[in-house]
Amino acid sequence: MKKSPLITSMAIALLATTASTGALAKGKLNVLCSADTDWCSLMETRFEQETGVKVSLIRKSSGEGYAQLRAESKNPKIDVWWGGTGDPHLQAAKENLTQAYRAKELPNLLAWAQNQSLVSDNRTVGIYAGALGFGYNENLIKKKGLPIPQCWKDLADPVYKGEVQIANPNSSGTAYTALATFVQLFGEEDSFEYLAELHKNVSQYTKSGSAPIKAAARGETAIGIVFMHDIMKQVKKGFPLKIVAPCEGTGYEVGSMSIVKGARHLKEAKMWAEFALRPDIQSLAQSVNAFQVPSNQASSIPAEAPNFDELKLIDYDFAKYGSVATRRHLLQRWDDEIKSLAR
Ligand code: S7P
Repeated sequence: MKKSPLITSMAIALLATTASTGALAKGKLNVLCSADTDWCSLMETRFEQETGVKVSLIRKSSGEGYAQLRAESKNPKIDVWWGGTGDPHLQAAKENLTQAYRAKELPNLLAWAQNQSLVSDNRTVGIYAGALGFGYNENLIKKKGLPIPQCWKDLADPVYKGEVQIANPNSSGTAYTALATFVQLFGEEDSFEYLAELHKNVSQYTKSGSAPIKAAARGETAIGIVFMHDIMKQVKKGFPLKIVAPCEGTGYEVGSMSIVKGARHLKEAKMWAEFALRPDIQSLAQSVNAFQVPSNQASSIPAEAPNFDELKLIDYDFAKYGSVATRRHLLQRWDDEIKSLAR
């Protein structure tokens, strides 16, 4: 059959375009990013420059990212999930939504990052760590004559009514880390009593984990419960925020990365995994004010990162709090007993 001149010229044009963009030759990759948007963009650009692979990236909070993977499990659109707190990555691993991969850099990672791989049969791995805390707007606290909070329990004091923000633990990995931290510090029953008291002071449960400290930076709330590095990012921007390491002790996250089960661009997903664990790539994070502790021993640790040795950290049980049963149970209980409470 003879092809029409129009079809032939369209085919030539298509070939010319794909050759110039490299899309056909170098491949594609769909990334779900649950870290801060600046860092997501940096990773996207750098990976494209280095490999020629065309990246399509979307940013979602950790809990939402997990929900997307679950919803798309029969027809996965995402190839690699990079960033976000480790618990939902572990849940995804247990639910067979992600696949095993042992990157070359794995032996060079710090113990907490390798542990993430160990407890998930290599379906996820640690890329950074961050400690939970809260931040307050110094000017606002002074202006309102409020005491300076030092402990988690202080935040439930009625004096802070309407002055606290934290994210919703269903959408946000940060807020789930907080919920799991309280349970590990105070026990489940006492934690839910504490959360019910805290609820009276919470003006808003945000979708994203870092939103509360952005609101505090703008003076919309006095206190935000977030990761310490997310407070430091706003401090670097010049906002009058103070970081508190709560007196009772605190939990931490192992920010993680997972390759999706049934990834359509598996070769490129593995390339990304290798790239993301390299020390030179991890060391770039501080250039966009991402001050987590990187997982590769050879990466440079930002001076602004929290010093884990100086913090009163709990021995966070990632296997338990990333398990399907515990995560589901705590989130359901939070929905049933806290979210719906009157203020
Ligand atoms: O901003 C960086 C960071 O705190 O964001 C991640 C977080 O899970 C994303 O926000 P959500 O709480 O909304 O899920 C952390 O992993 C990371 O350190």
